[in-house]
Amino acid sequence: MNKPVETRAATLSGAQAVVELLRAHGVEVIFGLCGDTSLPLYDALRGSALRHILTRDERHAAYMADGYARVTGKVGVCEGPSGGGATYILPGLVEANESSIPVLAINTDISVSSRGRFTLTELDQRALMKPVTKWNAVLDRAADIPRVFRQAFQEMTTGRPGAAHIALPFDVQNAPVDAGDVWADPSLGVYPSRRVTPDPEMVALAAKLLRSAKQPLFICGGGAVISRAEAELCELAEKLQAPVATTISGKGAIDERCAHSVGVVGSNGGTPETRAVVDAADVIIFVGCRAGSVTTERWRHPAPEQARIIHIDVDPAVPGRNYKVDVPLIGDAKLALSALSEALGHLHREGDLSPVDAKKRAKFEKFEALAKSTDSPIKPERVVFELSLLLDPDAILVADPGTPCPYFSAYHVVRGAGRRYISNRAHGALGYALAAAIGAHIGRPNVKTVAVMGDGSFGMCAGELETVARLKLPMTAVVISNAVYGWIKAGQKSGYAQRYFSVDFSATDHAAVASGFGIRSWRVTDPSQVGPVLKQALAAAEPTLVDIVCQPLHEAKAPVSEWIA
Ligand SMILES: Cc1ncc(C[n+]2csc(CCOP(=O)(O)OP(=O)(O)O)c2C)c(N)n1
Repeated sequence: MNKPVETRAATLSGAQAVVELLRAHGVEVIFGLCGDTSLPLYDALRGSALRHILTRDERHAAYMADGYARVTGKVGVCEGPSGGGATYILPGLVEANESSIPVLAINTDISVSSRGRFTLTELDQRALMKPVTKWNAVLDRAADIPRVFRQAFQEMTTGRPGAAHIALPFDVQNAPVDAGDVWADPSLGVYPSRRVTPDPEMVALAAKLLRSAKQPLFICGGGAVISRAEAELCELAEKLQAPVATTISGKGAIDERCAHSVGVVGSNGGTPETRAVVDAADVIIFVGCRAGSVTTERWRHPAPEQARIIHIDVDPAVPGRNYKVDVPLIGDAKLALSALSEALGHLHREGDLSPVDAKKRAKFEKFEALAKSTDSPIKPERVVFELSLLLDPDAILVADPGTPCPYFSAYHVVRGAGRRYISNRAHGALGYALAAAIGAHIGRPNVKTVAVMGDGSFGMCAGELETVARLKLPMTAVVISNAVYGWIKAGQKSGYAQRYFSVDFSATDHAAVASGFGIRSWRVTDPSQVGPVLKQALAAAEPTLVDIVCQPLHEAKAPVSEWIA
């Protein structure tokens, strides 16, 4: 429903109108960092009910908005100033957009009247942000603010969700806006906001194909989690007696303790056992999944032509991009699965999930043998095992690339459906987890949030430890410390005959760094201390960091890995 904003004044300043429009779309928090061009906006924020989280750089403000959006189902909002504020906020928009997460970034800008005059920080924000967002705009006059903000929310939350960017010049923030035009439809502040159903004829074709399937398999991506399709997915998997695999972003589409769950497949979290389940399928139903290089191990599993394909996606451009698709179902995952289930009626296919169970057992037997090892340096498997054991089912875990993502994707069993596991799989940029975990904690403050990172990632996010300490966020950071860009060194080992080059760096005492920020911290080198120390850190009602000196990836046994781009 369109919600008018209550205001007595006939006009608002542009900056006040921005704040009121955000509020009217249901925004409660904004992550960002101040600058000269943002002074009017900050003055308006000061008097508003919006909570402002001051960050230590704009990249992390965008990652925080991303983590917040992932766990709340609402649009995440971040802001920064012109020039460097725009170039620094960009990486967060890239990740959110490619991961179909609605993040709105506002960069304030030099005045319209100063354009083209060698003004400090002048930058073509329209051109800069165009390729990395779903939609972007540069405001030229205050009267356009309401329309532009309404359009941003509509673009971010309808169809395939994505990121939006608005450049907000200094003089536009100061110019008047008609208060009567400051209104919003709050249902556009959550996503997916306008669900669409697939063509019933296509649904009937898919149902026919599924009735004849011998070994159907679901592969669910982030779209299944975004759509909150877990109940419909479970019902259909039950009817078909079909296994359900996920991508990394799809972790949370199904409770991983469920008999149907296969776990994560692909080259960054899959294992030979999960690959075997994919290879055995004769009909594959991709759900909200792009069937990209990581999920399919470079389009080899499933092999082309191995299986008939039903592809559910809200974006018509996705099905058919990588595999010959038998039935594309264009629409929202929840509604498409529900329509398919209805078309199958009371079917209860005879199916045997015992081979899937045997594969899962084999995978976890190998894992637990390594996880219980008392070897030093500590094996990454031990960290995954101990941390998973200690976390409550509703805890949120955010994993950076390097060791954390493949290991936690493979072996951390998500108990319960919905978003509890986050990794930045669109671009896999190092240094995402800490900020995304901050955003996730702000969005879901009553559960424990843990960020797991390598020391390469630590070097790219350490400044935000100050934010964690200042806000006294009772969250935990875990550093898998090995003094190397381990994932890349492992690639040099496997693909380049151990011709190691420029991948090692010196060891840092991350616990000492954290305590410099005022964060309670531990450094662990003894395998028997991993569990007890993590337990203390997780139980603390204050920010904590655990630095664990681990076996580097090139010496460890990684899950299925693919180093070739
Ligand atoms: C911003 C960015 N730069 C470079 C890379 C390429 N890269 C992928 S994994 C990796 C090494 C990660 O090192 P670290 O965080 O120490 O974790 P480890 O692999 O040692 O566990 C690098 C450099 C990246 N993913 N992101």
